[in-house]
Amino acid sequence: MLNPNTANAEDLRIYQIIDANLDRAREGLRVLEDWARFGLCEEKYVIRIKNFRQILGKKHLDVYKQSRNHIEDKCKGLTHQEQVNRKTSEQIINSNSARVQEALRVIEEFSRLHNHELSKIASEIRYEIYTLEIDLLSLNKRKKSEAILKDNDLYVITDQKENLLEIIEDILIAGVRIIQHRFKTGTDKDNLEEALQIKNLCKRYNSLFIVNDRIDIALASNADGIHLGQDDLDLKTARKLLGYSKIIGISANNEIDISNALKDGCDYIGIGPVFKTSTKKAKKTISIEKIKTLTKDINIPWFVIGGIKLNNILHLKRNGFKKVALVSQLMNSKDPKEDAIMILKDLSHAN
Ligand code: TZP
Ligand code: MG
Repeated sequence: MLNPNTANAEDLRIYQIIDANLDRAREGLRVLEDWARFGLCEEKYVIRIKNFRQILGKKHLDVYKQSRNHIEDKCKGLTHQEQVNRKTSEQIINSNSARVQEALRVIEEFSRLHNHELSKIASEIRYEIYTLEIDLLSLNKRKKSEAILKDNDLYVITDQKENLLEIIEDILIAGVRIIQHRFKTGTDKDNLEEALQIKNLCKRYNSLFIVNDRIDIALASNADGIHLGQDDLDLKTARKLLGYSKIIGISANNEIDISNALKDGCDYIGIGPVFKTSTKKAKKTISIEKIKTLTKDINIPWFVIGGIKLNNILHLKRNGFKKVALVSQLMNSKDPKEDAIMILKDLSHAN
């Protein structure tokens, strides 16, 4: 049946459909592969997508290619406004995954009778593309969060305050781009309600919203990430529950905890207290020299924390500490916006 010389007109039309859709599927896969390679640097996904492309390439028989000009295609070159509107990498992932899924579905239907093996392969790959699309979108989201972590040196943690939302909006206006919601006393309902309100604010100001301790609250509020201490759920469990779209930060204050956090794929580390602090009275401070030793091989963002105020940030900067996390300096400030502006200014000094 797969002989162009003996094929009848209907076969040729079917081969032409398969030819066009194999091209479509392979082109869409190439777009996804290049984004996985250059946009996301995710080798595992590049290999997976390339493999799909090669399987389909092998099944792109000459008989299909030879049918290409059987009937003139009057729709060649037609575009849709939607194609012109594609701007973001998410839109490109969405539309090209859909392109591959649709093309594979067409191949599956039209090859069923004369090339059962191709039909089966098209169906199997199509199912894999549904998961691949979600994975690529998750990785994309995480990459964006990682970029915010890398580009911003001030990480602000909340305290329980009457006017918390006002304070947060003020510091977001000042330019703070990373907020962690820390809610230690109160009901889960209040915790989530506050989390959702802060998440909305952060979204408006293009800022990261991270939840302290609670994976359930992070999921329910659609946070960008979670921060875990050594007594909270472990990183591997958190990753399993949260998937790959969210960042995970870890408090780690010694060689072993730091090396485990890095090995298990955390996205940033918090180290401290570097100075005495009433926010965490029970915690022993770690000297600046010790922090220098602990952090010398860390190649992800790390933040020092604990007792950090406007009057000691330049001292930390002179010691090579570029990123800081703090609670009380901004939560208890009379003018959080002004203080945040001054801290950001100090942090941006080249020293
Ligand atoms: N982890 C180590 S110190 C600390 C945390 C959460 C509290 C830091 O708070 P402050 O008010 O900035 O000293
Ligand atoms: Mg904790």
